[in-house]
Amino acid sequence: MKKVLNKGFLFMAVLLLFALTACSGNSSEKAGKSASKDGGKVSAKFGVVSYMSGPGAAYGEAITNGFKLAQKEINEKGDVHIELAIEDSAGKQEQAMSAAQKLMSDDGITAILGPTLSTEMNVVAPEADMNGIPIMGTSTTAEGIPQIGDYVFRNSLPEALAIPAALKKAVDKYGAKKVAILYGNDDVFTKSGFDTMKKAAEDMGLDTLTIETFQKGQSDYNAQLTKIKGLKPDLILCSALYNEGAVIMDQARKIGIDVPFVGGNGFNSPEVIKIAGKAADGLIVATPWFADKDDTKVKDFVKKYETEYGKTPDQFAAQAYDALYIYANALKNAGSTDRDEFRDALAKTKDFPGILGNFSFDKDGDVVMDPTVLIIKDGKFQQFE
Ligand code: 1QQ
Repeated sequence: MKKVLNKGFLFMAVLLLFALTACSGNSSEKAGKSASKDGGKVSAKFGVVSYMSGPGAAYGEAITNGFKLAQKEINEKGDVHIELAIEDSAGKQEQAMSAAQKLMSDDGITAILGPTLSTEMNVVAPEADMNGIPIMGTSTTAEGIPQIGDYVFRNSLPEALAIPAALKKAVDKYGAKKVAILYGNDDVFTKSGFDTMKKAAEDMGLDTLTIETFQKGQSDYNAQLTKIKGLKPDLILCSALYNEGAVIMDQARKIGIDVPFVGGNGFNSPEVIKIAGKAADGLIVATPWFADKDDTKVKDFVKKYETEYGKTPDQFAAQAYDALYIYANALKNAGSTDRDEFRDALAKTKDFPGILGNFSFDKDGDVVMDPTVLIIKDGKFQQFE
């Protein structure tokens, strides 16, 4: 009798389990568990780590604005639904790490966007990769970031492409032969930019007269600049974030240095003009983004961004905007919030039409792109011909 009862009970339990499994559309999804599909539409949460307070906060402001505008449009269109969980890194490694850990411990998060700086990404990406959480930088441009692991991507123009393009145009235009290099030696991005500058100068047969360094937050650059002035370079190659870079240009012009500067991605910010004013004239940068480009998609985005935020989008806003669309596309193709399925769909991104052009990753999750070279003239970024 007891045996029969047990058998009956077991049968009922199996039946109940079967019914429960059949009802749950998400039962086969592993990570990103709390995200859901409703009526075939995938709904996912992405974590964002962004530099939103401190001396470089304008980078993070532009980036989060870009994400939010894209989010609004994507959700309105309705192919997929995206929720963003945004955390501030303050441009600091430790804070970026704790922000990322908070996001990574949330099972509902499918993938991460950011952090803003390569210095931050260098500590966050190995952790995300180890935990099998896809992560994509939208502004991280130092060498080696996507090579950290299979879950690590970027859609930002690497310094290795940007700097040689800017330098070549400047050398051709001015017939430059002698350069001086000045760089921040306590930041992953500014150091990587320096390595690229040094190599590019060598490759182009230029004479590097001196290599000078500075540190984050430095306010007085007169010692380095006075030495550089005495050596009479044709160009100054400077690897800096905007907050230090703008002050360097201001102090250089004040002591009578009037040669052009060639900078990397960090310099491609309207903040440089805001801080340095007239002294920013003569800065040459290469960029994937040019707001005055004669392209309908670019014009459309600029208009929408200006309406929403009352200012013109910069490179950082544009890259972030495209990045969320790239994520949305991968989510749609994966048809799932599972982190592995999302990663695989993301890696397959091919010729995705963004405002920065048609986007594909190379085999490492890195970017192939042709930059545009700009110069600041009369207080405005203009195409450098
Ligand atoms: C990096 C960068 C900075 C300019 C991002 C703001 O390119 O840290 O890699």
